[in-house]
Amino acid sequence: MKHSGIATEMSKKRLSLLINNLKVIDLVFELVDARCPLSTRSSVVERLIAGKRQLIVLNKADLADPAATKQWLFHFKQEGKASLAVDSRRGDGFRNVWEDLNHYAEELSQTLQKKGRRARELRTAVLGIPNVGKSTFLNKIVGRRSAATGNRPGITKGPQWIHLQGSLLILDTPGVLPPQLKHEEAVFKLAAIGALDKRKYNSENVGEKLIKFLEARYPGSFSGYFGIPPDALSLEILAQKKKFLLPNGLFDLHRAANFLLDSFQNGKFGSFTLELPNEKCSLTT
Ligand SMILES: Nc1nc2c(ncn2[C@@H]2O[C@H](COP(=O)(O)OP(=O)(O)O)[C@@H](O)[C@H]2O)c(=O)[nH]1
Ligand SMILES: [Mg+2]
Repeated sequence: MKHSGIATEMSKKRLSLLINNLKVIDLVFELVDARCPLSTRSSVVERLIAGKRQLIVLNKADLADPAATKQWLFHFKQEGKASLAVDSRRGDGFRNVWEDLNHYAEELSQTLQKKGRRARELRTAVLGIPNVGKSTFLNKIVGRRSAATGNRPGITKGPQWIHLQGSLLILDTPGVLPPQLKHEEAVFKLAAIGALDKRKYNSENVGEKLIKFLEARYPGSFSGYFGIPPDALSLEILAQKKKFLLPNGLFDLHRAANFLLDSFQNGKFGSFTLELPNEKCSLTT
């Protein structure tokens, strides 16, 4: 699989623009995919949001294994990081998001009051690698509760702010972070959940690996859904089953792989998580 550095994934200019925008932010929503909450974190994120309040949002929780999501929430809690799980498409979990937001806004107002400073809105922003659902999350949170957008005095440069209910502002454009592509395992997971450009991986390799992974972790998941004997798992059998044939009569493995990945990404045969907190796949190893 092809590995590329941060510089090629994200121009220095875009990164410095993001750093500049983040200067005035109090709270960052760091969006990750609940199916692989570590691999969908960006290796630059801790550096970017150092010193700010951070809320890790495990998005697409509807596609993840609920027991694994619980483990992740517990894991982040133990690390002293606030986290919650949501389904941004349906809006599940957003009551907790609002509760947390109002809590932080109240906290900010008390801090400012103690310092004898004037009250102001809590400034928030959404960050994450491509395709974790930043825009969907932002749209859900803005929803009908938003007011007119506009520049604020003192922070007039860059993107626009959206005024949410209560004492809250959110940046209208999510910050896009570079995905971590240094490790083959992370590339596999990102490809499997559909967070990578198709040109960056071989879908047959990813498909074969995903079949093995799912049957080992969730026995019967793949084989049961497609009616394939568990001892004969392969893309070829899937192609045979689905009658995916090439003009020359051979099985179309590429089509089978894309069909499998598409089905997996849309939760067609269940909700599965690709990594657990105790598996020790950190950002740096
Ligand atoms: N099932 C599910 N799909 C989601 C969720 N959030 C976003 N999506 C889908 O994921 C894809 C990428 O979402 P988008 O908001 O464009 O991601 P962005 O690139 O991070 O802005 C879209 O097809 C969304 O409909 C979610 O919570 N659950
Ligand atoms: Mg987007």
